[in-house]
Amino acid sequence: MKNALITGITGQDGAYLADFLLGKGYKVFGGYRRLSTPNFWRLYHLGIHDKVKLLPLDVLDSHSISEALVASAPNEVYHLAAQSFVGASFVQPLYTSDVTGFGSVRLLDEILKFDKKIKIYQASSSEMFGEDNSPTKNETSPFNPVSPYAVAKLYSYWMVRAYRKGYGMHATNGILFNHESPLRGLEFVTRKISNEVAKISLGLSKSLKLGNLDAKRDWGYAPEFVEGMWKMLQQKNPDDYVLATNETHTVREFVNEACKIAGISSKSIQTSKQNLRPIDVQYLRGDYKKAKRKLGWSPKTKFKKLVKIMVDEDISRWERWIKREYFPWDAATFGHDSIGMKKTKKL
Ligand code: NAP
Ligand code: F7E
Repeated sequence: MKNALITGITGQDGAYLADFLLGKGYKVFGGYRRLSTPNFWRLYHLGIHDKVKLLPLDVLDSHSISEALVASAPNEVYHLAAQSFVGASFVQPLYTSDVTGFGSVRLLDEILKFDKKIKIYQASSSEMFGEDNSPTKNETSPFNPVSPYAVAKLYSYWMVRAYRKGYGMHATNGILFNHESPLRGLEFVTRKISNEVAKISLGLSKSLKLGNLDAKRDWGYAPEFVEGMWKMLQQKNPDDYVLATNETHTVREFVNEACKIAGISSKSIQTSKQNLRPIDVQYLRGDYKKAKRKLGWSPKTKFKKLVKIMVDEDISRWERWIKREYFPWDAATFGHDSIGMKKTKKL
């Protein structure tokens, strides 16, 4: 039996990857950072909270990383922990550099000291390509990062390559384009749309305020992308791979499709300057030919199906909430502006 350690197991990809690896017979250890209120809803949602071994691991704290390595003795480490929200990286550039940039090096260095044969996956990002006019991006496309998040990710990307070449470590960069799901955090645009459109369709909200509706993204389905991460670490040699769908759509198209599915008018969607970034990557579309050729990986879920999965699930959750059902879910505690919430008595 193989042991896997996932940093950032409480996030979207961490939860899906844990589920996938359990299905493959792995013993799964998950690093989480201590919060005043634990954030295990995704693990509960997938029914795997009691199947994984949770270990305190904050990438700002090398000691916690080395403790987690000793406790898990991993064959494979999937490094997913990050301050992953591009918008927040403009407000917290130093914190983002520390967590998303230096955090990876703390991990690489502890692994080098502990056992350099451990295979490592680094969650690199299409955001690193930034502003560039080429129609699609692959593993050889130039990087031109424009956000503090992207710069921090690019630093980690190069450090992974430096440890690979310098110390012969099996360290791989997965350069993943946007991937979404009903487990996506509420601040990201797809889930913000699916959640709010679901509420509007049920009379729980009146409007949705967004930012740049013209931005284009290559959106895939997260459970398929975590399988690609695993495939990368099953290769004899470490390398870098793009995972994407090779399609691109505007935020506006996502909104229109979501409204169509929910049966509401897209007129209730507004824009607000508050949701604009100082600079935004306008266009992203990935070329996953290398992953297809070498890993046998291809995306199955395309744009319209993805939007439907997300909107249907958020409608179903809010319907259960109206019936006063209790279940693990983020949105119920996120905002307090819904009609339903106002009805709740103050404590
Ligand atoms: P996510 O849902 O935001 O999850 C991020 C995880 O990192 C959470 O478990 C979070 O813990 C954890 N974390 C944050 N700060 C930490 C710290 N100081 N120490 C330890 N853990 C910390 O992100 P995701 O969508 O699953 O993405 C996974 C990784 O892939 C991230 O590195 C992201 O940047 C990268 N990526 C994502 C995409 C995408 O489209 N999803 C594309 C390319 C790359 P809490 O639960 O405590 O916040
Ligand atoms: O924005 C625009 C926004 O925050 C997508 C992360 O997983 O993927 C993600 O980063 C687009 C941008 O994702 C709103 O300006 C419009 O153009 O969902 P997002 P992202 O920035 O692409 C990459 C690959 C990662 O690596 C990251 O970790 O949508 N947009 N209006 C909006 N975005 C948000 N969040 N909120 C809005 O109201």
